[in-house]
Amino acid sequence: MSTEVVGMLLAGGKGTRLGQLTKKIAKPAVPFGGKYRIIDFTLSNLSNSEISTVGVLVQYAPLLLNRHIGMGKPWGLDRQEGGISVLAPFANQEGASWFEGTADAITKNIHFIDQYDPEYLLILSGDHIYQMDYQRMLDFHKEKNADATISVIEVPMEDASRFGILNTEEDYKIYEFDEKPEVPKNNLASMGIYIFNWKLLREYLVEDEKDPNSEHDFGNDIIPKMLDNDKQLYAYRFDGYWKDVGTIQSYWEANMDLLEEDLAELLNSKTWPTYSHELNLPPQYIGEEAELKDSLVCPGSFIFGKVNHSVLFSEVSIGKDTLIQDAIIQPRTEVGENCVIKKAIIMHDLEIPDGVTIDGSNEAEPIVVGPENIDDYINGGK
Ligand code: ADQ
Ligand code: ADP
Repeated sequence: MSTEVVGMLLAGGKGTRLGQLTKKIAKPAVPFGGKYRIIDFTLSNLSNSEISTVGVLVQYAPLLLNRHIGMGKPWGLDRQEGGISVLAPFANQEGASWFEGTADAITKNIHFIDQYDPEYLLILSGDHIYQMDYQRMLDFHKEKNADATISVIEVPMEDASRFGILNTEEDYKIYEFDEKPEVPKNNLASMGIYIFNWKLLREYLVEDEKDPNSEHDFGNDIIPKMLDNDKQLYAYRFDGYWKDVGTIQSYWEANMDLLEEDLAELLNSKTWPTYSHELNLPPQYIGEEAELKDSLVCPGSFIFGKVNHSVLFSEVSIGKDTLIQDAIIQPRTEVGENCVIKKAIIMHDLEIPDGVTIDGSNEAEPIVVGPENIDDYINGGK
């Protein structure tokens, strides 16, 4: 069996920076944009790009993520041949081992990839919001006769040290790469999306595994090693919307971005649909005194209060005389009457009693309220 491209989706990082949001749920499975989970965007990109042999690497809190992915039906990835495989860390005769760096996670699954004998390996992350045609990136990779292609985007200079930062010649050949530099030289960032010629990558992975000084990571080890050896690495410029939702601030911003008119395409595109599980829920009910504007509201909700510039997930209820502004309310949460919720992320399955105020409008970052700290806000707390 031979497949031109195999996609490997890294969905196993702990996501420590998302705090409570990822305490019990792996980052890729965190609810996003009203009716999705974060990973839906990448799975939809794979499906829309007609890449149908995909491995999803999980490890941290995988239960819900496994259930969400299932056989890959919502994304049309439930195939006889190829299709989607969830790959969890496993034990062999040398003992059990968790995936270490991102490259190690791929190395541990070489046998999975080898089954398909691919020409190219496409490596993706489970925590990005974007729409991208990977076939176009592959065309570029072939055109340049590259050994590896890294998808890149310009990020605000103040964010640059969160990313792999690179420099290219005029023809986009990469001559310099710094993983998360303290003092970035520019703002051209790696999106953590790579295409490698599989035979070459396979050799590097096997060698790197033996290197005791390696973290077995693409950004820290594999890419610098390839550059040192004068391999042909090219940067593929992406100019659409892309956000890494690894922090509370970026998760909140990316949800708020969906309320911008020019980003409506991200959810409404007919040619590039975003798929997820369809829940069989009744229509949302908007009460007589409700005021609703500039917001996403989902099925199964009951709205009696005022909702402005917010993202409400399914089966949320908002009591009368309550104000919700610049907020995200995750599924099945009930907000009582006379509450004020501003610039906050309210987690799923919570009950906020009447009269509670949660106001992050003067904070640097939105307030996250979940099972760990809800009591601070009840009974006249904060
Ligand atoms: P980061 O996003 O910080 O930087 P990393 O934390 O290594 O990279 O994670 C990449 C993805 O892999 C995440 O989705 C994470 O959950 C997942 N992951 C991490 N370790 C894993 C493991 N062992 N098994 C399975 N999945 C794992 C990377 C690049 C930067 C680039 C940014 C862009 O290293 O150069 O700029 O992505 O977001
Ligand atoms: P992060 O994404 O925050 O860097 P890690 O990927 O290092 O986190 O770890 C993810 C989770 O897996 C953590 O809960 C960690 O304790 C656990 N873990 C890591 N290595 C092992 C191991 N060898 N055995 C058991 N659990 C592990």
